[in-house]
Amino acid sequence: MNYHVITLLLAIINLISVSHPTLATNVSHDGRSLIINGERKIILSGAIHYPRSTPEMWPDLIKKAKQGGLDTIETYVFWNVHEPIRRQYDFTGRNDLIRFIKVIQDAGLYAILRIGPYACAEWNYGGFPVWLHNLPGIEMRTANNVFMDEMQNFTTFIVNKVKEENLFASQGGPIILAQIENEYDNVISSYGDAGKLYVNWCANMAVSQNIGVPWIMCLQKEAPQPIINTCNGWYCHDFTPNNPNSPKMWTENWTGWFKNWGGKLPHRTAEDISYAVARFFQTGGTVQNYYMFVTGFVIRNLNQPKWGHLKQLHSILHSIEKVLTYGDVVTNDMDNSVTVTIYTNNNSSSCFISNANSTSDATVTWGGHNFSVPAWSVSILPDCKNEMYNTAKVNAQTSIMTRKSNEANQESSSLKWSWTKEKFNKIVKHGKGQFAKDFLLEQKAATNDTSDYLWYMTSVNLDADDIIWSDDMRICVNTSAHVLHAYVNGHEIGYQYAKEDSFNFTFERKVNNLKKGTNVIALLSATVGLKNYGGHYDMVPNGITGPVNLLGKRGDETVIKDLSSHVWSNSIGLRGIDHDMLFSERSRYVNRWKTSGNLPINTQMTWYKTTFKAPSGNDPVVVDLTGMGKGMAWVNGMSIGRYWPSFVTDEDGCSLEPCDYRGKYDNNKCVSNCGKPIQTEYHVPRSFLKDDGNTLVLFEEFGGNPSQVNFKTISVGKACANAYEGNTLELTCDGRPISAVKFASFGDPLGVCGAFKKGFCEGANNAQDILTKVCVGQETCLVDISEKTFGATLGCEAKVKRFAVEIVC
Ligand SMILES: *[C@@H]1O[C@H](CO)[C@@H](O)[C@H](O)[C@H]1NC(C)=O
Ligand SMILES: *[C@@H]1O[C@H](CO)[C@@H](O)[C@H](O)[C@H]1NC(C)=O
Ligand SMILES: *[C@@H]1O[C@H](CO)[C@@H](O)[C@H](O)[C@H]1NC(C)=O
Ligand SMILES: *[C@@H]1O[C@H](CO)[C@@H](O)[C@H](O)[C@H]1NC(C)=O
Ligand SMILES: *[C@@H]1O[C@H](CO)[C@@H](O)[C@H](O)[C@H]1NC(C)=O
Ligand SMILES: *[C@@H]1O[C@H](CO)[C@@H](O)[C@H](O)[C@H]1NC(C)=O
Ligand SMILES: *[C@@H]1O[C@H](CO)[C@@H](O)[C@H](O)[C@H]1NC(C)=O
Ligand SMILES: *[C@@H]1O[C@H](CO)[C@@H](O)[C@H](O)[C@H]1NC(C)=O
Ligand SMILES: *[C@@H]1O[C@H](CO)[C@@H](O)[C@H](O)[C@H]1NC(C)=O
Ligand SMILES: CC(=O)N[C@H]1CO[C@H](CO)[C@@H](O)[C@@H]1O
Repeated sequence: MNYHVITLLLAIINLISVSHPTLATNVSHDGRSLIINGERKIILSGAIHYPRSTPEMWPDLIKKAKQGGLDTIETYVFWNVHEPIRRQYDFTGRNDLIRFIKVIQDAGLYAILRIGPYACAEWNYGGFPVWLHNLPGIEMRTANNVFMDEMQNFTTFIVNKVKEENLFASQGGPIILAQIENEYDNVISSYGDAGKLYVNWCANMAVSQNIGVPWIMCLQKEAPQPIINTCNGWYCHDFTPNNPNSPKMWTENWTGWFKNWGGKLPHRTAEDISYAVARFFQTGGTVQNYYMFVTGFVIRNLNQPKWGHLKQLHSILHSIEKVLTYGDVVTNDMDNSVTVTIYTNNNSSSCFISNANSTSDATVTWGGHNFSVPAWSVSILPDCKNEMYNTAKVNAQTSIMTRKSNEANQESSSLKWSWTKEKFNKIVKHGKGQFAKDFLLEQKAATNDTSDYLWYMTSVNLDADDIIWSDDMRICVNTSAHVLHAYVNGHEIGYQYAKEDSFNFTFERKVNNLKKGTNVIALLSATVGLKNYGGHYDMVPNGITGPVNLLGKRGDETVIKDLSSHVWSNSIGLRGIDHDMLFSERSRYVNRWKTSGNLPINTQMTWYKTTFKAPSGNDPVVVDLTGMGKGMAWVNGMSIGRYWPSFVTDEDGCSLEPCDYRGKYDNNKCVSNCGKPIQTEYHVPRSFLKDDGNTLVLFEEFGGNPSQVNFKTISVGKACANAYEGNTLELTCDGRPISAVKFASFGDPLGVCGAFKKGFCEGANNAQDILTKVCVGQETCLVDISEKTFGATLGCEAKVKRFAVEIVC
């Protein structure tokens, strides 16, 4: 064989290995666990929703999940981003599902694909496209042929697309599980018998897709075999699947809670979430998924101490995977809600000791040793002798973020703004729109959700002797949108918005410019997203539901003129957003912006524009929109979201006490941020930015002042830890070198982060010198917290020594 033949052969072999990726992975299961290529596995997964970040961010987010000890990434599939118009598909940019799965594969992780296609997902309309709602004869999420045809069409489309790329495990890809429907049990009673038929149909339709990996349904008590029903919730240790052949899986372990406009800031502690996970594995769980691991349009810094505390838990759970998935289980219930669980396999044992009492710490004697198990915590003893982890003892750093103002723009102390007004004079004066009806149109039906905004306009003729003519005239509008603006004869009467958590409200204002003859009433309805959850949630009306009344007085009597069945003319969207595209650099109306005169502030329906240099470095960039009212923001023509800093939460309901992790968590526990807006900082992904000449455009609906708006970078400024002897502490500045060690003490240090003090005893070696030597200049350093590292301690009262440290990044 000559040389050329060999090269040719090699080339062919390469070709073969490229076009036929890795061997198939066999994913099966029994009642205990998933079985991957014949081996039982525990699965530690985290949710990352691809359209919530940019493709440029995905590799780093997934890498951090992997470094945190996860082996799987879970995502929903979002129907309304992929099929925004019926049979017109979009898989570009942030919607590139295939690229996302390949990034997961490249990182060496498994994937869970929750196709739904109902997603909920704290996502607009739960993931359904609004055109679906507008199909004649449709009823969503039930045994309705129009809906089932569309659901099957989309599910098949996604499955085929994924199959074409060989991404199911059965084809050598990373996807080990797929989900059909989502949390349907919570709503099944709203659909009666048709709901049960629908669940069976979903199961058959899914199985017929032949994907070669198991299908799951979450929150589905009666999931038809072979579909595995799984648990979602704050805790899942009491969950049992509906079939002995289904392993115990937790598809949504709520790591926290979402924010809502006007709401308080929720917080779930590291101690409580790790307690919930440890309890789940203690009680036989084998697959669990953090929902969410990466939230919203995120900033990339690690959330510490949650990340570090869970990383240690993941590492311990992986180390005892065999005994957890093959071992025999013995459970001992002791006094006061203490449970000892022993897993034994091949003569080796691992133990969990849980204390579910929320107030009382326990000392548990087990195997001749005493273990102190704090209230509401779980200890893990991989050898049943030594405690290697306790969920309430956090041995991870707490990172404290710093915000740096944008140095690139320092030559000008603040941003220079140009502005223009939204044009709607013609609409509010003449009341003429694109189409007219003799009733109030439902907003989704009118817009297909192509815009947040819908105008409703009508005219009303008033004579001098009209029955309602009076000095005290009012307009009253019942609406199911989030905001209503009212204009009478071209003048603004006022605006009003729904309270937190409410869709319906009644707008009522005095009107003093009605005149004899024809009057034009123009109402602008705005939503900030469509409902995503509940039985028949998709049918909840949006927009002006009516009545629309003019109220007057005759004597003491109130007289009402109902305008609801007048001819109403509608116009979709706001001109600046939906037609002129003032946010875009390619807008044909760039010459409309003004720079001379005073910057208008606190005026409604105003556009602002500025240019800025990108902050140098790689730290995440945010724009702080403090001072603005409500509106939308774009950077270089790309939306960075809706904003609403003028919507502040109640002053009441936040506790001044530090958050107590003990006891059952729910989203009303440990809330903060009273009297403040829920969000003022908006992430601007680096991939949106050029070095110079970037544009920020704001559309301000309510009135605000952009003079405080500024760009900042966020990074870890310092980090503190207060860890126990016997642990290895990992210190990190999140990709940047540690620059100094401000405090370090081994023994019984006092105080809190920022104000640590030495206690009464100390290790013989100088802890600060040791740390400085080991950590400064490093991106990550590991510290073994022991007398071996820090020297023998003298006169320490505490049996277990602690180590407190503050590093500067
Ligand atoms: C996959 O693994 C399961 C359990 O180990 C086994 O029963 C099944 O035959 C395997 N399937 C294939 C296609 O190899
Ligand atoms: C979806 O429906 C269209 C017709 O509207 C059809 O052409 C297409 O083949 C269907 N796709 C699948 C995957 O069933
Ligand atoms: C928790 O402990 C306290 C004090 O020992 C006891 O009164 C209470 O009944 C315990 N609660 C549970 C649920 O075990
Ligand atoms: C149990 O031990 C035997 C002998 O060492 C070994 O072959 C087998 O793989 C072990 N089984 C498990 C589940 O660890
Ligand atoms: C476990 O221990 C027993 C008793 O010492 C012994 O008979 C047995 O062979 C051991 N099994 C394994 C798998 O090591
Ligand atoms: C465990 O605690 C009990 C009660 O406090 C004590 O009597 C016993 O000596 C302790 N055992 C060990 C091994 O420390
Ligand atoms: C909404 O979608 C339906 C169905 O695809 C279509 O017939 C209608 O023209 C759309 N309306 C608007 C305003 O986009
Ligand atoms: C309209 O709002 C008023 C005031 O809140 C309320 O009393 C009335 O029931 C509402 N009407 C409808 C049809 O919802
Ligand atoms: C809002 O009002 C509509 C009818 O006008 C009703 O169907 C819907 O249930 C109401 N929604 C809420 C959240 O009260
Ligand atoms: C399965 C489960 O735990 N579901 C819970 C999820 O959380 C909500 C809100 O706290 C509870 O109402 C559910 O019972």
